[in-house]
Amino acid sequence: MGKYQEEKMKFGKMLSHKIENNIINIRFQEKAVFIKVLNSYIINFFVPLHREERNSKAVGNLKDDYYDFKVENITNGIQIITEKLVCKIYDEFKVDIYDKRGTLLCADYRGESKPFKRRYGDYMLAESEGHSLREESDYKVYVSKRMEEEMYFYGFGEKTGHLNKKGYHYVNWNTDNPKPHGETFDRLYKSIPFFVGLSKDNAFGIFFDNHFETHFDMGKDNSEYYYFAAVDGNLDYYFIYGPSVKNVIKGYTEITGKMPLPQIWTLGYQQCRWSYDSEERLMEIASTLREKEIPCDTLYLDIDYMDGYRVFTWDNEKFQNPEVMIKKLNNMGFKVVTIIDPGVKVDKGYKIYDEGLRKGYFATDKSGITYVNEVWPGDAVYPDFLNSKVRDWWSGNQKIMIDSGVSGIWNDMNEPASFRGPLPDDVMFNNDGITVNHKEAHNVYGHMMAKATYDGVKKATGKRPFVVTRACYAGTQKYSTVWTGDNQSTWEHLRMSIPMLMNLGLSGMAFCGTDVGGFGYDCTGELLSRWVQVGAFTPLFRNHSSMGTRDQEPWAFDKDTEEINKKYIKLRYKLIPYIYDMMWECSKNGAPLIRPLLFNYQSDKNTYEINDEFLCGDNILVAPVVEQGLKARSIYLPEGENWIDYWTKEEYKGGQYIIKKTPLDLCPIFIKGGTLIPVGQVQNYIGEKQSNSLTIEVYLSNDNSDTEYNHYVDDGESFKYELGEFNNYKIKVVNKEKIEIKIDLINYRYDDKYENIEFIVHNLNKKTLVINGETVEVINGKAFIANPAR
Ligand code: MIG
Repeated sequence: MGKYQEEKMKFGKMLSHKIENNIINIRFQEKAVFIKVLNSYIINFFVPLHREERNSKAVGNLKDDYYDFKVENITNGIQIITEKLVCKIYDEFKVDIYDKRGTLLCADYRGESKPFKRRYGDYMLAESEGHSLREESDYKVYVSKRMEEEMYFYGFGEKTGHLNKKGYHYVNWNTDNPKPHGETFDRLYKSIPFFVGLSKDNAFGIFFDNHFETHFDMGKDNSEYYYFAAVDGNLDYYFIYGPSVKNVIKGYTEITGKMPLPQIWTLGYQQCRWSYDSEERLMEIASTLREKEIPCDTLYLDIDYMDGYRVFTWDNEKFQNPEVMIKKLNNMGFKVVTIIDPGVKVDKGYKIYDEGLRKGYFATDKSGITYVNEVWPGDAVYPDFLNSKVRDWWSGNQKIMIDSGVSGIWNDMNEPASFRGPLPDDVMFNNDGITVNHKEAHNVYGHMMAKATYDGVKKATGKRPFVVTRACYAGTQKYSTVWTGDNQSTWEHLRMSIPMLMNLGLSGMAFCGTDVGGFGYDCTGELLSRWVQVGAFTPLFRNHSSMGTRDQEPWAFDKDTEEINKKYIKLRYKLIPYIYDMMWECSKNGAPLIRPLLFNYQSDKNTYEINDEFLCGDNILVAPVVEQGLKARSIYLPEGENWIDYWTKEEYKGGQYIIKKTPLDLCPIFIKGGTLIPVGQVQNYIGEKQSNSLTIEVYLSNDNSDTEYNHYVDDGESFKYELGEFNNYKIKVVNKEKIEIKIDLINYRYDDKYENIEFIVHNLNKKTLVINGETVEVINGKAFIANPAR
């Protein structure tokens, strides 16, 4: 630690402690510390360095009634004992956390800070940057932990680079940087100050709830320690015990909120462009998709639909009657989503500006005068989303868009971005009576805008809101999906998107995606073909590209590219029932749809650094090609399972590397042996074909193990599921001499019940098939059961 922080972070000797409910209040010579035991595996450490109240933007209604812990005195300190953890606290507020078997999980670092050597000449070159731009003395909050043996780090939201973040330094300061995002970028649009540490099969998480500029150094400064730090604010962090990564994510999403169940159409394919800037062009896209039978649920309108970039308006020359146009599109099975930016055009006579100005709804400079910068509409002002009145106003305005027929809202530029230099530190916001400056407001600006949008869309539609945002903070998953901003049509960015999305998923942002095909720069047919093979498995599946780049719709290149796009978009539609099941699971336990292999196979260390394979839910492994021209690739199949090639149905033992040929139309996909995948019909849009039957593909295990699967059905749009109006089919497969399938409708509160279920059984090996107690005939691997559940 440098001199300066030593002062700031000085605690001194422990003097006393007292316990009030679930809070242990420790008095040190220099400071008071509050330790809250949230449950047997989550402990919060709070030191009010900046102000007394927490003012958390991430943490919602936490359950606060855990008292099942003990506090004991030990030499030079105390220890807190829960069912799962032993947390020892010493003088100088040093904290060491052990599991119940006495394994040390996470210990404060006691040594000196000792950055690896750098040697400079007389001047600095741009090329020699590669360290954080902050001097250590800029930190007012700083906690360093000892690097344990064999450590791996994950999470951190949307960061460039690889899956494992050990050895890197990242910054949270929401940033719109138009240069091609590369490994040297230490910050992007989102701030999620959370990570997972994994060492020797024990995982824990640390969530540092501080939305000033925060820094995470995971052993770049020196390999003996890692640290998290902030330029200001309180020390407020949560330790979340695993030992499984799964449990850490469950705990993290208990603190910051779960991704809510989305409307089912949002899981379809989405077509976007900057911009479909007239009714003709948009209708042309819509009819081409339908003519070519390329399934698609959603079309986007980028900034050019607005009248001079005035938010909540339409350009009535390009779109003469939006309501009529959107009705037409709705009848064709499309939903329309419109973009919106926070910047409000400075323009007397424009209702939104006048109203906001009159009511004092915009951020000001330090003397209270409305602050002006420049964005798309020219001079623009910034709604103060930290003020709940402003959020109510913004929420109410959503109705303008909803009334014209749009089904979802896309929030852009909410870092907030600005064309005339960054917002100065002293731009002021009114956090419901607490004045905060830009340094404190910046990283939660997009988060609060997303919240306002979510609330407004919910109120105006009564349905589950579909919101997309570019900037976010921890917990934004409660309000919005995210995309990873302006990537480029390069192989490097396709490669990077996989670890980036996996880490976003491990950071609570389970509903995420990248611009399929890449935003900036020109895409090629081959690149789009490979990108769609990844996109088909990511929750947000949207093709988008920038103004001026060449066309990037599935048919824009050649027949082969079009066919490959169609093949994978159709596969996506087939998998919708499975994907929806996984989203439902996620809404309860935080387990992301796209996740690294280690999430399910933590005991297999070979999975810890796989960047170019991922799991789509529990049962599907995807090993996409992310290199141009690659004719074959090696694939690691995790231990403890058998894996069945989705295309050929060949079976492989787990725990080995295999090589698969990868012609352009082939993305290697493996299904875990002993699993079920419910599949739907291929249709032009979700809900086009109404049907009372379901198909379930059964992939038998060859080790005779039993399988269980929960299949979820509801109306796909309303909040009635919260009242229990859904069906939950519990399907059990017992694989012995006979294959016995048993279907139980364990929750039947939704009217529509399947009349038939068709089973397609792979690897049956001539065994007898019994469903619900009746032996059934299997023809070409297929068997039917009528009235499957009562
Ligand atoms: O300054 O609205 O990331 O998806 O197409 C560019 C135009 C503004 C940035 C977004 C991009 C969007 C574009 N926007």
